[in-house]
Amino acid sequence: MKVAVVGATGMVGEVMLRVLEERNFPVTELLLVASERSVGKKLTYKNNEYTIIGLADAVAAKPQIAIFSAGGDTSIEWAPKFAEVGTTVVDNSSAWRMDPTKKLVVPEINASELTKEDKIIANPNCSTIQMVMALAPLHKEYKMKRVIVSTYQSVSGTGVKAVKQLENEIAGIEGEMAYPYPIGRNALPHCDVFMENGYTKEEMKLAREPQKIFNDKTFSVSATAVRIPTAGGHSESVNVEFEDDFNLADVRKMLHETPGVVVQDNTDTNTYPMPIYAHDKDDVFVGRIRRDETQPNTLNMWVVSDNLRKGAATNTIQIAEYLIENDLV
Ligand code: A2P
Ligand code: 11C
Repeated sequence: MKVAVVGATGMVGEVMLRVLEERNFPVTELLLVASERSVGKKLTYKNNEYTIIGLADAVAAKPQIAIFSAGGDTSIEWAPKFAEVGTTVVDNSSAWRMDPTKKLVVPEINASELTKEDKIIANPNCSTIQMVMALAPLHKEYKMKRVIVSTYQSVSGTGVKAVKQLENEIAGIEGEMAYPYPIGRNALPHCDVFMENGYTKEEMKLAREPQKIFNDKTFSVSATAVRIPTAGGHSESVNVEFEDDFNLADVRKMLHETPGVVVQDNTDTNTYPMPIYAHDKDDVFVGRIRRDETQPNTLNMWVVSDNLRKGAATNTIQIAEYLIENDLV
């Protein structure tokens, strides 16, 4: 496969390169693409040096697959140009997710919707992916009615500037601020921008994207997204009400048997998911599985995953792998 990585110098792009390498993705030719600022710089992949090229040159090279993580504006402008020359784009930005003509894919859940005609495919938001991974087997069995989620999100979700802000604060250095307030020793109920309805854009992604991924509007999601001073991954407190009653042992067994989900749940040994353990792993970790005793058919759980891996790079690359394995590119 001739593969382009658009945004190769970015935080997610860097992880994409590592994941492609680890999974031995079938690359025959690799095009590393970034902004004009980076053109000519070198990056290493599998011990070989590659020179960064610009977007126009990458389109002219007609790759079979382009994986994008270069921001929404770049995707809006350039993904269609790649699609026009026959490239299949898998895009990690929010640009195409809610476009009714584009698929929004978590491979374990809805990759079977993909066809050869899908030339621009959207990767969901990181906090959505880990939540739906944990909900998918349970929704199938018990049918969700309503989800209430509160997130505890890593600074890496905001980008390099935010990671630097936290590092500077820890080191006691004054520097550029990614957030309107200090993030160290703090919690900001503010991920992404505020919208007219008083929610943040991140909260609205959590509310809308799951309905599209499950192709089901019969359930609803209410979200509060909070930024905390962690670097390893996002955590979520998920409260879910089902149509049908469940048995906790069955819930644990079902989650345990779900590919990509790992149950870490033993209160006797203080075993529960944490970002420091999820960091650099591809799985979604679930623990603190317990019944909500205040209303029927309702479950509480704690879901943690590396937002740059399953939440971004890994999911994107799994979509590309599915396309190749099923002869869709
Ligand atoms: P560059 O490093 O040249 O700015 P992050 O999400 O970590 O900020 O990274 C964004 C990625 O998207 C980087 O690789 C960045 O390249 C790339 N990028 C940003 N704007 C553009 C653009 N207009 N054209 C191509 N790549 C872009
Ligand atoms: C965050 N979820 O942690 C965001 C980062 O829509 O792809 C990814 C934003 C997106 O702030």
